[in-house]
Parts: sequence; C-alpha cells; structure tokens
Amino acid sequence: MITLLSGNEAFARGAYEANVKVVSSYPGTPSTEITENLRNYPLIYAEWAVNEKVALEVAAGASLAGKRAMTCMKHVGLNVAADPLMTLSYTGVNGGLVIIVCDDPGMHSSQNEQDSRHYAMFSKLPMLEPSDSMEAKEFLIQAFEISEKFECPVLIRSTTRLSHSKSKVELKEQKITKEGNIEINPDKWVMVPANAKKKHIIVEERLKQLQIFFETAEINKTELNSKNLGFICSGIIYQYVKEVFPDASIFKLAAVYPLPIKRINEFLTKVKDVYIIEELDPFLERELRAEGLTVRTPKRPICGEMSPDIIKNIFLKNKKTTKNIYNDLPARPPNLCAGCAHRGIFYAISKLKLFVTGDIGCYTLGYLSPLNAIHSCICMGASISMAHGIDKATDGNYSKKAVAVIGDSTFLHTGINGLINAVYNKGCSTVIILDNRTTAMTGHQDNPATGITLKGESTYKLNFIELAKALGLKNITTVDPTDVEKCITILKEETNKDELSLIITTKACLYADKSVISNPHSIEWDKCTGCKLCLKLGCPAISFNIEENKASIDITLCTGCTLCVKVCKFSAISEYTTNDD
Ligand SMILES: Cc1ncc(C[n+]2csc(CCOP(=O)(O)OP(=O)(O)O)c2C)c(N)n1
Repeated sequence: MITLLSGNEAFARGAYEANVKVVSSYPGTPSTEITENLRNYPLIYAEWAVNEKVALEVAAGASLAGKRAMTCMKHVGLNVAADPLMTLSYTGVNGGLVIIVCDDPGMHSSQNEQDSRHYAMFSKLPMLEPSDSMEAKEFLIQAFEISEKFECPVLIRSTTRLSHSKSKVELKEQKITKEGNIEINPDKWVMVPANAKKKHIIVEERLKQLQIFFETAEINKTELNSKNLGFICSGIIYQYVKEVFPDASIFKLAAVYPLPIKRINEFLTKVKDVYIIEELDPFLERELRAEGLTVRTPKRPICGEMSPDIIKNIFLKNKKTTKNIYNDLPARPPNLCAGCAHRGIFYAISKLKLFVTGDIGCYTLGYLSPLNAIHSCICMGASISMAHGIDKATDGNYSKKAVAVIGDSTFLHTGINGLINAVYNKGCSTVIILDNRTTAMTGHQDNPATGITLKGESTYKLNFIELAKALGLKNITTVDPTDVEKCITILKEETNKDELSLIITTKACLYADKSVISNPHSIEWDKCTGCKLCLKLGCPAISFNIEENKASIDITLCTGCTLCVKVCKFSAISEYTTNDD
C-alpha cells in the first residue's frame, strides 16, 4: 500500500517494519512526532524518558538485552546524550541500536542551529541522511542492518523540512528478525581503561570497514545526467537541487559519514563542474578537501535554512529568480496563549522587578515585552544552576535576589540536578517550578509529574513537594499563578529569606486540562479609563482602540482566566453577556 506520511510518521513506521522492540525518547521539535506516532504500534514498547541521556541509555540497555532499540531527539538533545553516545561507540551493540537526531536549520523552534553531522565524526559512528519520507522509513530499516553488521550504534539525521513534510511511502510487511538474548560479556560492556584501550583500536578499524562498505552500498547513488554540471548533496538538499537543476548530475549521499571517497572521486572524473551544496556547516566540503578532492563550493550562507530559492540565487544570479513569498508575510511574534497559567506569576515578577534566570519551555516567552520577566535562557536545566552561580558570585547580596523559573518537564529533565547542587552547596536563591502539568512547548507530552505514560496508561505521579522535601529544601510554597496578589506576597517573602526557597505554581495549562477554561470576559467602556494597565499582561486577547482610548477583549480568544479582572483598578472587566434574549 502507498500512502502519504510525514518524515516523522515514516520513521515510526520504519521502526515497526524493522521489528524494533524498545523506543525511549525525550520530546523536542522537530523530532517529537516520531515517538508520539509509536502510540499506534502496540508491538513496540515506547516511552518518554526524562531526558535524552536517559533515553539513549534505556535504548542501550535494550540493545544489550539483544533487542532492536531506538531513541529520537532534537539536535540539542544529542548534546545531553553525548556522554553515553561517545562510549557506546566503544562498547558497540548487541541488538541493533539507532539514534534519530533531528536538526532545526533556521531555528524554527530551537535555541541554536548546530549541525549534528559533526557528532558522527566525533563519535566515529556512521550517519545516514534520508531525503524524503520513503527513505526515512527504508534508511531506518537499513540502519538497523548496518548496526548489527558492524556492531555499532547508527545515527540518522533528519531536519525540520524532512521531519515535517509529507511524501509518499510504500508500506511493507514487518521484517522477521532474529532476536538475540542478553549479552553477558563484561569485557565488551565494561569500559574500564584496560578494555577501552583495546576498543579504541577496534573503533578505528571499524570506521575503515564502514568506509569500504559505503563505497559499494547501494544507498549512496550516482545520478548521471549532464556531463558539465553536477552536485554532491544529501538529505533535503537533494530535493532542492533536483527542483532547481533537474538535468544536472548528482552524487546523492545517503551516508554522510563515513564518505565513499573513491566513488565521489569517480563522479568527479565524469562531470566537469561539480559543486557541493549543503545546509549549515561546510561538513562535506571539509571532509572531501581533507581527502584531497577538488570540489567547487558556491558562496552560500552558513547560517539559516537552505531553500530552492537560495540555490537559484547562488547559481542563477543574473537570471530571473522567484520571489521569496515569506518576506511579504506579516510578522507573527510568539506570545504566551490567552489564559496561559504562566502569565500571572510573570506579571508579579515584573512588578517586583526581580532578576530572573530562565529556562526552556513556553514560559521562556515571559522574556518578551511587556512582561520582560526573564534575563537569561541558555539550555534546559540551566536556570537553577545559573541563579545559584549568581548567588555565590554576589555573596547572596545582589540587590535583586536571583530567581530561577523552570517548567515541570524541564525541572525533571536536568533542573533537578541544579536544585540538588544548590541545596548541597548552601545556596539561597529562589526557585519557581512552573507546574502546568504538561510539557506544553513541544505539544503537551506527558512527563513523570502528569501520572500518565506515552501509551496513555496511568502510572505513579511524581509529587514535587515530597521530592523537594527529600532533597532537603525547607522553604516550599505553592501558589495559584493567576492569583497575582498572592504571587507578589509570596515572592517578596521568599526572596527576602537567607535560605534556598522553592515556589511551585499549581495551575494546569488550559490545553492540557480544558476544565481550566471558563466564560470569556469583556470590558465596559463606560468604566474603562484607558489606563492600559491590562495591556501590561501581554494577553493576545486584549487590544487597545486608539481612537476611543479604550481597551477591549476579543471574546473568541478570551479563556476567562480573570487575570485582567484582577489587575484592572476600575472594575471595568466582567464576564461577557450578550444582550440577545
Ligand atoms: C536538550 C533539549 N531537549 C529538548 C528540547 C525541546 N524542549 C524545549 S522546552 C521543552 C519542555 C517544556 O516543558 P516544560 O518545562 O514543562 O514547560 P512548558 O512548555 O510546559 O511551559 C522541551 C522538551 C530542548 N530545547 N532541549
């Protein structure tokens, strides 16, 4: 059967067809839907891990047990999982082990734009890069075969365009694979120096063997057309090149590491002008130059996403190029949703002008005007450790005591380590866990504090208060983040203490728990003085009519959170009623 699937749906289907037993992942755009789609495959055990390092280690355990295992993550997730990755390259695998890493060129939804191909070279592991959904599925199946043949983990790189766009896929039967048993071989799996020294030599030899394998592997393809113009490319860039230069010759790399140098050299002898086109870093360019190959590299942007238009502009400079339609679209800056549980506490923070180390999640948007309530955001988990660093650097005397804000999922990802550290080292910052009972930013995935697994089963629901007590915190308070007055009182109290404090907000994200939504409100213009205090909330449902000098609420957006009711000094906001009988 042939059907349309996104790259991520195709990866999930590939896991099924490849007879994968265990998948453990942590959400992150653009990779999330691979694991989410595994809900539809009852034969695969799939879970949300608390972070990517744990996810890879779970997959490694399943591989050690002789079963096929997979983990999926966004590019920055691989930084978190880099520690086990580097040494799993030494141990090797038992059952096939595949790591899908999804890069985000253009940073549609990411804090940086790193190019994960470097991790293949860094860890000396093979990396495949599909160009469409069919290849996503097929390369995944082949990746398991390569993993078992060479006894090593295999990386698959996707990018946002591949993961999120649909193309046709032929669905096939599930493969019957021989399942192994748990491998009792400590010399292989215990990486003490004596074993690791021997393994490093094996890793280097394996890399040579992988290169020989990819020289003849059918997945790397030579498409000979024009004798004058040719390209070397991989992944989604292949589609762009085909679109702009349908008659050109192409050396299409399926394996971006290690490279089939002899075959590329052969291609260079057959086509006069051969250009490398790639997205982000000049990875292929450097590798091929280091091998002494003479390749052309057009002047291209290293930052941002590639597109057919950019390729056209590079090569067809003087000819008519298509207009970039995206430039004409109105800007739509991100904002916390109307009724977002985070808004109230950020309003309180901004009123108190506190200095806030932020973290990654929907709440990062508290940084935006008019709330202006976050002063740093580096990576998941950094808020608590950075607040502790500020605290220590200023001997706890910083006039605006450092406050860390962190979401529930992010706290459990890597924030918890920072909190343990702050307790242990006698920190005295104030930490706020914004518990909206979901991993909202990436599309409402469950986590250990929601009490539900990826497969929708109920499980133990982690209790932040009990956890904090066990970690040694003495000052633990909870607050409804939409109760602005209470937030202000608690923040004043806790930031004045000479000890570490934890505040936990208790309102669910309205998209995770619809019962939070209530009737919309409206503004009585007779009472509205045009003071604009309600606009300081930055709620997208509230706008200002300049001619009338009055604020108004879009009732189609309002979720009845009543934050604006609480900040309005003139009692001008109340529940919306129609005059219709
Ligand atoms: C290492 C890493 N993994 C994954 C992500 C993707 N990501 C960004 S924020 C976030 C979690 C947000 O959930 P939470 O902390 O509960 O905050 P919320 O969005 O619900 O407010 C995730 C998974 C990332 N940026 N970095």
